[in-house]
Amino acid sequence: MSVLDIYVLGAPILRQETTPVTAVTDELRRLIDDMFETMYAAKGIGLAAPQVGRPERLSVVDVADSPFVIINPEIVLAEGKQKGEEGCLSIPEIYGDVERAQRVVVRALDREGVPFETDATDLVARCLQHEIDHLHGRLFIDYLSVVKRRAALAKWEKVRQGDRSHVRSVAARETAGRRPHGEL
Ligand code: K1U
Ligand code: ZN
Repeated sequence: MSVLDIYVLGAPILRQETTPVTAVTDELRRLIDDMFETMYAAKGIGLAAPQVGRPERLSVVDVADSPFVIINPEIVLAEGKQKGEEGCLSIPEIYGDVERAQRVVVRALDREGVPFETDATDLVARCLQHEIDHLHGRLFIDYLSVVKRRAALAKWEKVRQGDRSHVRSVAARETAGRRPHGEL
């Protein structure tokens, strides 16, 4: 498995609509495994394909040692409201409060291409909404007020220190205990 580069704010792929997956192949499963590896190395709880430069409609999630992939996900129910802080592996060091649905039911395909539904609340629901947004070219900063978004973008420019590159490298780290499927 490999740790992939993560595309950062300014990379056009982060603003593009993804392409639905038509077949779950071994090549796609290798991408999924690499995405988990990358998410763990970056200490994230989710990661969407566009964040690693790929146009496929899929994301990986692992909020509390329950890893799963969502392929072609759709939110079929959203209810209630929660407000909480979000970050994004594509906009490191920038955080903001975002209002999201408190509960979502998401329908998707799993890594074998089998349809399933997941019913999530709290942080898992927040993460699912954040990851599904990525698949439609939306970022959490889009939900901030004009003033807060401006402040976030100013901080981002400071963090970047003039770096114009569209990717960042994440060092591989010891991921034992946080690998999907109990792999060594
Ligand atoms: O998609 C991403 O950029 C990953 C992102 C997902 C996310 C974080 C917080 C709220 C909703 C969705 C991250 O994992 S950023 C890392 C982070 O902020 C975090 C890590 C562990 C627990 C909580 C937040
Ligand atoms: Zn993100």
